[in-house]
Amino acid sequence: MPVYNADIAEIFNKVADLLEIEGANPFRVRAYRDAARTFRGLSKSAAAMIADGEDLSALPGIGKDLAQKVKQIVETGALGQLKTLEERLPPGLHQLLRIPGLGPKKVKALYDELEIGDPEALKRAAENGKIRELKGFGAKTEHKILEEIEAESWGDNRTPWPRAEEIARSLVEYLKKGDGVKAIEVAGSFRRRRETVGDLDILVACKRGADIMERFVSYEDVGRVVARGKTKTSVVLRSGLQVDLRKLPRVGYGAGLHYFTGSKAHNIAVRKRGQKKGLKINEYGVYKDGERVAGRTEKSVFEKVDLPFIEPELREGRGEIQAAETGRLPDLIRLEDIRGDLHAHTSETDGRNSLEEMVAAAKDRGYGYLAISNHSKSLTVAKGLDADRLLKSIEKMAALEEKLDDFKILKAIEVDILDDGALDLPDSVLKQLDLVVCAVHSGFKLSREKQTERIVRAMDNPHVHILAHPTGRLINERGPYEVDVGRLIEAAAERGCFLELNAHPDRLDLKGSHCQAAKEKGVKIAISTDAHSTAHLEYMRLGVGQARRGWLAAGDVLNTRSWRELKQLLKRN
Ligand code: DGT
Ligand code: CA
Ligand code: CA
Repeated sequence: MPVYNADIAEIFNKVADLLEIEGANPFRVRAYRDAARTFRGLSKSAAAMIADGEDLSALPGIGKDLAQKVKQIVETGALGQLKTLEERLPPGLHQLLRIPGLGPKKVKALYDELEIGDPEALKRAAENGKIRELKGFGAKTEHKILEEIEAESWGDNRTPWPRAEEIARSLVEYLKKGDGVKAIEVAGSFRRRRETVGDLDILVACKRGADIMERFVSYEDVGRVVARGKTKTSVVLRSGLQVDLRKLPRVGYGAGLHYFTGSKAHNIAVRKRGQKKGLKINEYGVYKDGERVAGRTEKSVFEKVDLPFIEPELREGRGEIQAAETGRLPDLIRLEDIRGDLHAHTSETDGRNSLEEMVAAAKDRGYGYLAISNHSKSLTVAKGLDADRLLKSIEKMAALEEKLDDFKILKAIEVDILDDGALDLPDSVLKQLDLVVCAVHSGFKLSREKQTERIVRAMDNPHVHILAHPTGRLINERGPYEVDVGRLIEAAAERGCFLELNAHPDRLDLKGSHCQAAKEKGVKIAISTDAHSTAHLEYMRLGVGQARRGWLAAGDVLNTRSWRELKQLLKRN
C-alpha cells in the first residue's frame, strides 16, 4: 500500500503534538512540524525518492534521523516513536488539540488534573462544571469549549485539496494503466478546486469490454468497497477518503463531465436555461424531442445553451452564467503567467536555504525576480532581523545581484505588525527597501474591531506595500483571527497597497471569495509562496489554483508583471 507524503506529514505532526503536550524542547517540536510541512509540499513522493535511491537528508530540514524515520514510515506504514508516545498518552489527546482555544499547555493541564484524554471526556467535564475550577480556565472558557465540541469544528472530515490531489494523482495514474481507458478525469469539487473535498468523483470512458471496475476495486489503497456496479462503483480508501468511479459512454462523456463537475447550483442554472430552449440536459447528454443533440464534449453542452466554456473553478452559481452571457468571464490566471515571487525567507532567519540557493531556484523557475522578505526582530522564534542585521543582509543581496544578469533581488522584509499597529522596524530602515510586506504573528485574540484597526494602522504607514496572509488561518490547525476582511480590502484600495494570497498549503490565505471581493474594489493581489526553502517555491501552483477560484485574471495579480512594471505599481498614492 502506498504511503503518501501527506501520511508522513500527519505522523510528524502527531509526534509534534504529543511531544508538545509532554513539554518537550520547543526546537525539537518545531523540527517535526517543519518536516511535516516539507513533506506536505513536496512534488515527488518520498516513497518514490527512496525507491530511486535519493538521499532524503538532502531535503531542507531533514537530517539523518528524520530521513531514517521517513524510511521506516514508508517501509512499515507506521513510526515506532509515535507508537511509543501513544502508549504513554491516551490516543484521543491529539484530538483535543484540534479544538479551537485549546493549546498543548491547556491540554496537558486537563490531562494532568482531570485525566481528560478525549473530546467525550472533555464534554462531560465541561457539562459538570469541572473545567471552570481549573487554574487558567474559568467559566467563559468552559462555555466556549462546550460550544466548540458541539459544533464539532475540530472534527471536519473533508480532505484538503492538496492532499486530495496527491491521492487522486496516484489513483488516476494507476487506472490509466488499465486496458482500454480512453478518457479519465477527476470531476466534482476537486475539479472546481474547492479548498477541501468531500469525496473524489472520477469519470472514465473505456473501450467496450474493458473491466475498469475490477481494476478500481483491486487498487492497493482501497480499504472498503461501498457499492459495486457496472457503471458506478464507490470505495473508501484507507485514508478515509471516498472515491466514486463512474463509467460514461463516449458520446455522452462531455455531458457527464459537466454534470458531475457541478456545482449543483451551476447545474440547475444551466438546465433551466436549456428548458427555455426546449432542451433536456442531464448526465447522459443534451436532448431535443427525445433526440441527442450534444454531449460528446463539455463545450458542446455550453454551446447548446448559447454560452462560452465556463472554467470549472467558476462554476459555483456565483454569477458565472450572467458573466458568461455578457462576455464578462475572466480569462483566469495560469501558472505560466507568474514572473516572480514576492515573499520568501532564507537561512538568515528561519528559512532552510541560503540567499544564493533561493535565488538560483527562482532563476531555475524562469522568474525575473524574487523578494527576500525575512522576519523582523520581534519574531524571536524565527531569529527575526533587527535594523543592523537587515541592512547587512541587503548589502549581501546587492553584491549577489551584481553578479547576475537580468535578475532582480527585491530587498524586502516581512515586518511584524505590533499590537498597536506600529511596525517592528523604523521608517528610516523601511524606506531603504524595494518591498515591505507586513504581517500579524501575534495578538490573534484581539476583538474584531481592534484587530481590523490595528492592521489598517499598519497599512497607514506609507512604506508598506503588501499585507501578508491577511486572516492568519492555518488549515486544520488554527482558524482565522477575527478581522473585517472587507474593511482591509477598502483600506488597501484607499492607500494603494496590496493583499497577499499566501500559497502555502497550510494557509491558502486569502480565500477565493476574498480575492473576488478585492478584484471588485480594484485591489491587486500578490500570489506569494512564503517559501522557507527552495522546494516551497513550488507552492505557487496552489496559490494560482486558489486565485482562479477567486476569479482572478493575470492582470489582477501583481507578480505577473515584469520588475519594471511592478516597480511603478509599488509607488503608493
Ligand atoms: P463534495 O464532494 O462535497 O466536495 O462536493 P461535490 O460538488 O463534488 O459533490 P458530490 O460529490 O456530491 O457530487 C458531484 C457533482 O455531481 C456535484 O457537484 C453536482 C452533481 N450532482 C450531484 N447530485 C446532484 C443533484 O442532485 N442534482 C444536480 N443537478 N447535480 C448533482
Ligand atoms: Ca465530490
Ligand atoms: Ca461524489
